[in-house]
This record gives sequence, C-alpha cells and structure tokens, in this order.
Amino acid sequence: MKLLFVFILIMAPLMSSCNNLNQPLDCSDIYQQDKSKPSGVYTIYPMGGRSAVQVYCDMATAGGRWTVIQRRIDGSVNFYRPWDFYKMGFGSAAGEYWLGLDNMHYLTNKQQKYELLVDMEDFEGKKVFARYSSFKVGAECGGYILQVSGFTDGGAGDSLIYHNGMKFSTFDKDQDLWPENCARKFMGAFWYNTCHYANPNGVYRWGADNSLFAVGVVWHHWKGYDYSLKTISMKIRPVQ
Ligand SMILES: [Ca+2]
Repeated sequence: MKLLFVFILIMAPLMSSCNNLNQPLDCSDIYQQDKSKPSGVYTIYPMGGRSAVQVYCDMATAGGRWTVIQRRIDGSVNFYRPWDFYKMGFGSAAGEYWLGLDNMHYLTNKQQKYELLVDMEDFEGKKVFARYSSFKVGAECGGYILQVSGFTDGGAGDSLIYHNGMKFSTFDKDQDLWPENCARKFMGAFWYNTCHYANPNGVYRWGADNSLFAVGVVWHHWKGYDYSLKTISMKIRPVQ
C-alpha cells in the first residue's frame, strides 16, 4: 500500500505532462514544450483528445506562439464555400486554410484570453499589420458572434472593429444586418455587418481590380475596396 502511494506520487506529474505533450491545445502549448521549434505545420487538439487538426504555427513574429486561424497566400484554395465548411474548417495547413468556427470558439472560450494579429502584404512586397488585444468567437447557437477589441495599428488601420458583435454569414446562411446577402454580394464569408470593411475570405484577385466592387481579399483601411491583397493571415495566441 505504501509502495503504491509512492508510485502514484512519482508518476502523477509525469502523467499530466505527458498528456500535455501529446495533445497541445494550440501553437502556444507547442512553443512552451520546446521554444526552439520553427514556424511550420503542427497538430493541435483544440477540443481535446479526438479533435486533432493540422495548423500553421507562426513561431517567429512578435514573440511567436501564434496559431494561424485563416491564411491566404496564393489563391490556390476556393474560399467561396457554404456554412458547413466554415463551421468545420477547410484547406491545407501548409498553404491556404480556414481553421473552422468550432475550433475558434473552443480555443477562445477557455479561461485564457486570446489576442489577434492580422498580418498582410500587397503585391509590391509592403507588409503591415493590425493587432487586437482581445479576440473571441461565440457559440454556434448564437451565430458565432465576433468579439474583438484593443486595436493597435501596424500600418493597416482598423477595418475589423466595424465587424465587432456581428454573427458569421456564408452565402447559404445570411446572418448579416443588410437586407440582402453580404456573402453572395461580396463573394466571401465573414462576420458581415451591412456589409464590410474587411473581406479576408473574398476572391483572390492578384491585386488592383475594380471590375467588381469589393469582392476581393480586402482590408479597406489600408488599400481600399478595389485592391485584393497578396497575403493575409489571422493568428491568435493566449495573452501572457
Ligand atoms: Ca442579410
């Protein structure tokens, strides 16, 4: 009996750290395990044991630990998709993808507060960012409401605050505040208001193009409605 007690005492910390090692919740957990790990594709478990999902971890920008939840880099993935895809996630962690609203909800509704960094680049190679000290996605039953605040300007301007408090909309699920359908009109999926200042899931159009109004990968406060960005990525991490 005494031996068993000692055994449990010795094994307890091992067992708990083992669980953590095998099932990191996000890229911040992966970073804490080994601070020398480079940026790249890793497996995380945002909803526990059976929720394995591949993501891109940014371990370099502003201290690293970022879990990328959305990324456009080359137009290789079609982002004009219905509700179920935005709920569950799609694309490739090594390239363009959307992590999924369920994963975003679970990650950002744990005890720790999350911050958001939006990195973007134009076709001339100029890079800017917008940073928010608080980012949270509500539950599906409430429409995955976006809560974002605490803006810091890295040259991009604040195109997201207009979307704060909005429900998520896709072309087949209109939860925006416009009488018509924002997702259909602007060929994306987002927390549309009436409709947008940011359309990161819009059509990849390789730069300036005013043939169709504001349907591109738009961040209005930086490049206006007629410019579709070369890259944009939204990444989150727990506030330390
Ligand atoms: Ca509508």
